[in-house]
Amino acid sequence: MLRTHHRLLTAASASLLVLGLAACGGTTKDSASSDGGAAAQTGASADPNAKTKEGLKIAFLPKQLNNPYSDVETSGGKVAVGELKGEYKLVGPNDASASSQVSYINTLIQQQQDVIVVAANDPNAVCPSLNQARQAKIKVVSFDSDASKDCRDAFINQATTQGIGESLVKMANELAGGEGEIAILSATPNATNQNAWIEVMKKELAKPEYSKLKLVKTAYGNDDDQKSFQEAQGLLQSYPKLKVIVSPTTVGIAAASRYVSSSNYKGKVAITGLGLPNQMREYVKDGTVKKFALWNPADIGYLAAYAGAALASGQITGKQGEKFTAGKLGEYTIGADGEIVLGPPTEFTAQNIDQFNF
Ligand code: RAM
Repeated sequence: MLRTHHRLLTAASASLLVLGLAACGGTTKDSASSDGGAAAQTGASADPNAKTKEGLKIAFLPKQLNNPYSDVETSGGKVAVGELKGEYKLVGPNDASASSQVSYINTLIQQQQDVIVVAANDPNAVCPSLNQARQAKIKVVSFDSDASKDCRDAFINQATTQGIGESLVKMANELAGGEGEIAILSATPNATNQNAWIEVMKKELAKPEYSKLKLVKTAYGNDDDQKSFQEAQGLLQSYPKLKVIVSPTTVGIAAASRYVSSSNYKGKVAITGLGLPNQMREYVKDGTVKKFALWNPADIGYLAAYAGAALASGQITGKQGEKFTAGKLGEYTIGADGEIVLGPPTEFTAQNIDQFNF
């Protein structure tokens, strides 16, 4: 595990599903950030004792603005930027399509932000503009959904990709009783995070212990509530023997649960995946959903802001092994490929859901 600090949620620690992986102020680009975005590649060295700069302009660009998940994520970022005495900004598109973020990045470059924190809707579409930002000495932190690793300085991953994929298959298997048809209801077809999780899921499903589970289809609801609702409906119509819909997106799992809870499929078809406890509570209480997982999205935004400030202050460059302190979350160590893992996800059930409010 890369994580060296203690996690929150102590009240609910029994329910934590550990997945077994396990310079000074100013907003201008001064000397401390003169190594630019390419520090990690050019061999520029970090100064862990450098003072955290005040007044940093830290801009958040989530996948899309009208997603409750992004709202929680960026709320944590805003708190962290406040603690860091920086300037917080939030911009973003209303849809999560591949190229929807490019114009926002270009504007953030013109505004001379110090840090851009981005959840990429497509790992490559954002790359040319992110690299322009880095040439302009803006530090780029991807969070939630990674950009290609050659166009960002660090990536805040919510949990390990392997652990999330394994957990999704494990929950689906339990809910299917070890055999039968399952389907995936994903976000957009280009989403880096969902695609990485689905790849792990497929590898898991190829293992002998899951030989009786059959993945019949991966559908895409594009992180749009209505489209996700319709796709859930379509899956159930097309696959009458479907036992479980696994939705690795908070938008998809909520829409699928809403559909199933008010249909004849309630109690017959299970829904699981990654959801926000506040959105899923009613479906857990009405019996539609037995279990699902997530992390606290606010912590991802919080950690991303601190990583961005550490980069912009010269404390880290994004190289493996560098350490920095992220406020209340404690110390983190950068892993391979500039990845910083928040921590293990939590599994939610009827027993523990009321302990969470996000
Ligand atoms: C949706 C988005 C986000 C993902 C969560 C789990 O809100 O796709 O990127 O991390 O679900």
